[in-house]
Amino acid sequence: MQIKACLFDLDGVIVDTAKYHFIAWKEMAAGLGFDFTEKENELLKGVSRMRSLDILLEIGKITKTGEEKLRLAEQKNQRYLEYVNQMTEEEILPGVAKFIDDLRSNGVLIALGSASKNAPLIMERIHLAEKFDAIVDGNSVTKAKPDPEVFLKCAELLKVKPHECVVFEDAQAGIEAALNGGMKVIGVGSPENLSLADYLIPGFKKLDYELLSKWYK
Ligand code: B16
Ligand code: MG
Repeated sequence: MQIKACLFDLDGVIVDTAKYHFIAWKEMAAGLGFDFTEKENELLKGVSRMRSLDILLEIGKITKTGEEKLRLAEQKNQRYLEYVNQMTEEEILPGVAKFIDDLRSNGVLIALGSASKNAPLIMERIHLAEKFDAIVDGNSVTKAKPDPEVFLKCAELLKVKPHECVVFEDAQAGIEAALNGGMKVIGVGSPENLSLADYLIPGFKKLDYELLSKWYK
């Protein structure tokens, strides 16, 4: 198989914004009178903002109206943005920029497939946007991962077929989205919840185009 494109998730793959999401959600939970743990935060990875809020409220056994939920989601996002606005390219996870450069010099197209509505801002803050041939994020999809919409849109924009794409994901919902779209998928991070991926990597330090091509020859 010829790898024509690599599609990257953002949070947990290119940068670790989960820690900022966690602080913002934890503060909100505290304000609502309950504790929110780091373990529970795992449930929110790769999940949309509104769905994340629903999960948080379920944990706290709290019911809110639709209007209140919109206000809470906005409040959380403002807090999260205080951290995002301070991000620099130093927050790009180890090996990622080098790997992307290596892919590009071998003619592989690069796209971002993220659930985050803040993805364009983050990509700008870390100066990585110019290396991407397409960006699809939470502003342009209607169905959340594990629906394959976000990755299929990437393939469409890049004019490549799904089976010519390799997706890099750190969350189970994202791995399922890639598989549902008929794509190859590599899990990034620790093995829990990533068992469906074709291969697992702890990070990008030891990966290059040559090794990737061997895996998918
Ligand atoms: P926002 P990804 C996801 O990013 C995060 O993993 C998830 O925790 C977050 O709720 C979601 O983006 C929405 O983020 O509030 O910025 O729209 O992993 O799909 O890049
Ligand atoms: Mg992710």
